[in-house]
Order: sequence, then C-alpha cells, then structure tokens
Amino acid sequence: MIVLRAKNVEFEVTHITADNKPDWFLEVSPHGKVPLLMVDQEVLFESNAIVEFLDETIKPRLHPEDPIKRAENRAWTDFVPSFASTLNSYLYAPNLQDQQSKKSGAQKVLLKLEERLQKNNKKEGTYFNGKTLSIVDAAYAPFLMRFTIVEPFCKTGIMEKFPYVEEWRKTLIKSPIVKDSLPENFMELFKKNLLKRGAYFAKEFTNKV
Ligand SMILES: N[C@@H](CCC(=O)N[C@@H](CS)C(=O)NCC(=O)O)C(=O)O
Repeated sequence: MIVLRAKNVEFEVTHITADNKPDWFLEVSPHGKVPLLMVDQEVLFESNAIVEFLDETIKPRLHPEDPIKRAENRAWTDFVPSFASTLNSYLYAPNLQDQQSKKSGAQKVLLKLEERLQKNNKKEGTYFNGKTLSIVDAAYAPFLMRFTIVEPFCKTGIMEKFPYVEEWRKTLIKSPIVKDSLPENFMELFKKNLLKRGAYFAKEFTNKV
C-alpha cells in the first residue's frame, strides 16, 4: 500500500481477516496469504513481485537507477522476512523469560540495519537511500512502525542503541505516505493481535490502551 501511495495511483483496499478468509479470496490467492494485487483480470501475489511490477510500470521509480545500488536494495528487501520474524518473535513472546531471550535476536537484526545506515547514509537524509522514499523504506516501515505504537506502553527501549535506525523509523512515521497507510483502527487491531497470540506485551497494552 505504501508503494501504491508513493506512486499516487488510485486503488481500492479489501482487508482480509486471517481467521475468517472469504471464499472468493481463497479461490484467487495461490497460498491463501496477503498481499494480493488484482490488476484487471490478473492476480499478483508475493509482496516483492507486486512491488517490482508496480515499480516497473508506474512512475516515479522508487528503486535506485544505478544497477549496483538497485541490487543492494533488493538484497535488503530480501532480508525483510528474517528481520520481521525475529522482531515478531520478540514482540509476540508469551512470557517475560522468552521475551528477554528473544531480545538479543531482535537487537542483532537491528544492528545489521544500523551498520548499513551508518555506513552509507551518513545522515544525508534519513530514508534508506538518502532523501527520498524507496522500496526498502516501504518494505521495513510496517515493522518499524510497530515500535512507534508499542513503545509508549511497553517501553522496550530496543531502539535506543540504534540511533540511525531510530532516525529512520522517525522519518518513516512522519511521512504522510507511510503514516496514512495505516487503517484508522490499527491500534485496536494490533492490540487484538497481541492478545490473540498470547503475547506478554499484550498485558501492558490492555492495561494502558
Ligand atoms: N512471502 C509472502 C508472505 C505473505 C504473508 O506471510 N502474509 C501474511 C500477512 S503479513 C498472511 O497472509 N498471513 C495469514 C496466513 O498465513 O494465514 C509475501 O511477501 O507476500
């Protein structure tokens, strides 16, 4: 959705609830997962394939023009699933002990990003490539945004050691393209999700939100 918004195209969104997927969705989705992009009669799936299609067909180009930089950006986008599952295993840990043991994994993947941002970004703008939003920003934004949401209640403190990632997260959440891509009831949905998954952090949330 962030990529569609960055390209200023008209689109319609249908949210799918994981535990109540409609029949029409299961018929068109090869693996029963979101996101899907329906273009005319075609159904595209897998986020990377969808964003690459959008980037090839609708301006402005969000990937860098330089092939080396583009390959490097694609590699960082490929890192998103391991980044996301490591962060999620921390956020959704069922008890304090498990949460503490998952914290170091979360810090390791954040450190990888910190080093990349520190090495190449040198504070030249705070998006991944510098001054403008790219596919990599769109790919990491949903996961980094969760910390904006949980931090006031759960006080993870996890970003404190990673000032470049922290600046990046702040830039992303300030960007209207990113910020307004969240559904209005995101907080409510996120809280429900923490509760449903039996996350230890859900206790902090339900007490305070
Ligand atoms: N590799 C896929 C992963 C898709 C995926 O795992 N989607 C999750 C939501 S982020 C989903 O639909 N989960 C529901 C389910 O597995 O039933 C992609 O990047 O599109």
